[in-house]
Amino acid sequence: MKKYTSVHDVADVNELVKEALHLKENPYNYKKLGENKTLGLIFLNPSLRTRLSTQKAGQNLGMNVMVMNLDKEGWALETQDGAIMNGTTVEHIKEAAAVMGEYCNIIGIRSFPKLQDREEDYSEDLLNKFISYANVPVVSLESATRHPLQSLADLVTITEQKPAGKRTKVVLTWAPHVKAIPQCVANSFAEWMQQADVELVITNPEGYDLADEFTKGATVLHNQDEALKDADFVYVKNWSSYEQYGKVLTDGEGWMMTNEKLALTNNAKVMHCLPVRRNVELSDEILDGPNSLVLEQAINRTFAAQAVLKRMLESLN
Ligand code: SN0
Repeated sequence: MKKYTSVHDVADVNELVKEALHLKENPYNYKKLGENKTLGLIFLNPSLRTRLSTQKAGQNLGMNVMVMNLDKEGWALETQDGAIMNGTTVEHIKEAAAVMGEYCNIIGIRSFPKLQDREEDYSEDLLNKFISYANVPVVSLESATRHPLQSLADLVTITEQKPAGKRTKVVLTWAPHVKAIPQCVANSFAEWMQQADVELVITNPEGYDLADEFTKGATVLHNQDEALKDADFVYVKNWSSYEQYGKVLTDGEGWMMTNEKLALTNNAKVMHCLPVRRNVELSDEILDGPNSLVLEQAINRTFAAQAVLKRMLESLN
């Protein structure tokens, strides 16, 4: 595997899920694979789970891991071709990515959308430039439009937990938030669920429909109660508007997931990628109750990352 930026970089999604589950049982079986290989993890935005789970995944495979918070510890990065760099940016992505590619055998990079210009964010300019200049396999640690390591961990979690002998219904529901949040996690989850053997229903207020490229094939409902009916899994997530790009259109009163709403489902398991705003997106009673899978998802982040890194290491050797 030469890059991991979306589900489209995965030849066989089921095989990758199986690989992650195999690694969960046998985390240290491939220590030799990463011997004398370096993983560089570059962050332009905050991270807890992605940073620690991917670091752990690399170490489980015997890799040396370097982490850099480039936004705080690096030079201000220029991405525009032909820029006259007489302003605040100090180093061009051409040199920065090429240098990091010399130091590392595999690089992970996190770069959130700016939520100002839809076309710019959805062109994935920074990630694509990074891939073309780094000259080594690159794994997205969340980019402007997707969070594929999270989605793989989510699919692993659903695979482990899904009820036998019935069609699994998965509902992705929008939830309230206090600020404008990327569409990445929701886009990516929708895209991955389309590749899985589940029925996907997405529910959000008017004005919050995600881009068609991620949701086509799924049912989109603006009535949350109707969507939640008989759900086996409810994935809770806020996102800002795609249509009125980056805007918060409503305070979302009545959209927070509570036990009362859970009663509409088939005793659904409740998922969230974290970090979660308690009692805004999801109530304490759910997060502290028996239906929450948030910890299981976080645990599976390590093995999702490990499965991807293993594929990349195999393509190096
Ligand atoms: C990010 C997002 O894309 O939703 C990262 C999730 C893995 N989440 C946030 O930015 C939350 C920030 C907040 O203030 O709650």
